[in-house]
Amino acid sequence: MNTRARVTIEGVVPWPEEFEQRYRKAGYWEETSLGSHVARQVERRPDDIALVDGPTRLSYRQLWDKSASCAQYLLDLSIAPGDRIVLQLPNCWEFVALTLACLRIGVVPVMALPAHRRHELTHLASLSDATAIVVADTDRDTDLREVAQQVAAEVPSVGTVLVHGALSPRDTRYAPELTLRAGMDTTPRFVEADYEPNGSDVACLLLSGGTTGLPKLIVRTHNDYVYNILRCNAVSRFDSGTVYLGTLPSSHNFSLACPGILGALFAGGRTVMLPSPAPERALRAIDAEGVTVAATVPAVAQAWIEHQREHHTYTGTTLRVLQVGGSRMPDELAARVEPILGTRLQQVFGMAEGLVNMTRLDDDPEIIITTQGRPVSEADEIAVVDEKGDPVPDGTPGALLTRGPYTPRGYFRAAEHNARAFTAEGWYSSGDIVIRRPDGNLVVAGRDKDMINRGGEKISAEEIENFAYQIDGVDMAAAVAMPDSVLGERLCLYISQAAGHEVTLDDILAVMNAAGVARFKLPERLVIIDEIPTTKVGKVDKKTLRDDIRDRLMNERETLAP
Ligand code: AMP
Ligand code: DBH
Repeated sequence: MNTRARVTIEGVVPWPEEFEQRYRKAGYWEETSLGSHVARQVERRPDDIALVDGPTRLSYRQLWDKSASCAQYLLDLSIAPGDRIVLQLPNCWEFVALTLACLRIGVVPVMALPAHRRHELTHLASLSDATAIVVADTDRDTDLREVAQQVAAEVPSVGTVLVHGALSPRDTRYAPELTLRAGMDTTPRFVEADYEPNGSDVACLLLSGGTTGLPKLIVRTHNDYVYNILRCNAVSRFDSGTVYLGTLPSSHNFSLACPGILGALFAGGRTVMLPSPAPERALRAIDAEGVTVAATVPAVAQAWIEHQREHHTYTGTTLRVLQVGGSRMPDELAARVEPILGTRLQQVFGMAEGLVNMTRLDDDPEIIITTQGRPVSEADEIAVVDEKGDPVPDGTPGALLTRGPYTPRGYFRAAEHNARAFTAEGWYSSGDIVIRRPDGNLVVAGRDKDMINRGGEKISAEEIENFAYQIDGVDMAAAVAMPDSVLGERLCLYISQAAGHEVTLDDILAVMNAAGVARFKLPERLVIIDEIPTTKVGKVDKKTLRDDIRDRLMNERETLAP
């Protein structure tokens, strides 16, 4: 039982009162905290293994104790309930301990992605007024402590840098740098009930893939996220026998809560954390740890399938389900999962904004292979509409609108964008073009948002174009998706240039690298044309450009063919 008053954060869009009441009455919102669901399992099975990270195996009790230490550490640093901290860690047990710590005392983690750099982290810290930032020491060739210090220099609210790994050798610092490890051994003194969040308190801020510039923040409350996880657990049949392989970034909604790591913890199961989804290691881990469910994006599923076909790396006797989501899985690829990996496929079409669709484990193969499933909750409202907002008949492509008990009504501190992304009746417009079949399953048929989905990593076209416009001589810029057999899409930048200029891809990369942009957003091809085509109303005609790059790639392939 919690004893704490509600913590409110300015900039959160609530559900209308009428809906809140409806969701409570129907029992969708149970007024529990995320931590309490884990606490239940700690009591029930203290000695069962909750988390495996390399040689580290933590029982439920050990993980819970680590997270209590970590929570105390945050409190000792004067990080208080309602405060935001930017959390950027690789897949490791400390990510889970720290996330649970936050959830237990109402500190709000902002779930940054490991690929983010100065540009994104500064934005996230500033938009959320974060009081701290948590990073690993290094990531390949990047010193993230340095990046965190730059964030602290630019964002006055950031008072602490917590480092997972070694502290930086430098001593010019904008914010004190402390080691996360010290937090794992702090003796907890706080009283759980004094801090336990209420159901309607903010649990975490997730990142939207974003269509307009930098990522938007999505507020997830304890009530809505608990429900999200419980529904996903039910549909994916997570239980105490589940061994979940997390290879995607843990901070992503898919691997965190659909059902993901939190789902496994809610169910009393186990999570095996890997730092990367590289096929050799992932497939070996499945056998070695008796993994029953793994989650990936289509590009990774494809790599696993190819690796298994060539090397027969694993027996896969324990693997019951392979969840695939994040970007559209081609039907031909979907059809190869079961024959080659020997496990059932579950397609997941979700969004950090809420709505999660899944194929059911006992669906006919035709549904599993050709659709992206249906909502996980009976309370999810779905509408498929034409340009005027009128519903289209089943079988006809249209824009997806959704509302429901775990789909918030607005982004965090983004009033202007909210007016466009949400209808007056509170429906979220995801920007996906879908076909609803008469059986209720959705097929993702395209998108009407200006985003490039690079193997599940989302890139906002506008953000890339803004960088291009910083270069002298760029007249007009248009970022579009180019088809790719592995990632589905890659980023191609079209520009037209002013007379006398010769812009190169290196110029673009230099500007983006100087700004500290995540690598996955760097354009992989530059096409210079005389004039960027526009539509009748004067907007950039991206369809023509997408067709153009498709033709170019096709012609190049033909020229290269023997
Ligand atoms: P985000 O807002 O970053 O969580 O990204 C969610 C978006 O990812 C969705 O709106 C879709 O555009 C895309 N997406 C997620 N899963 C799938 C899927 N299975 N098939 C196609 N697109 C997907
Ligand atoms: O792409 C996504 O954001 C996504 C994919 C699958 C997601 O948020 C989810 C499942 O929950």
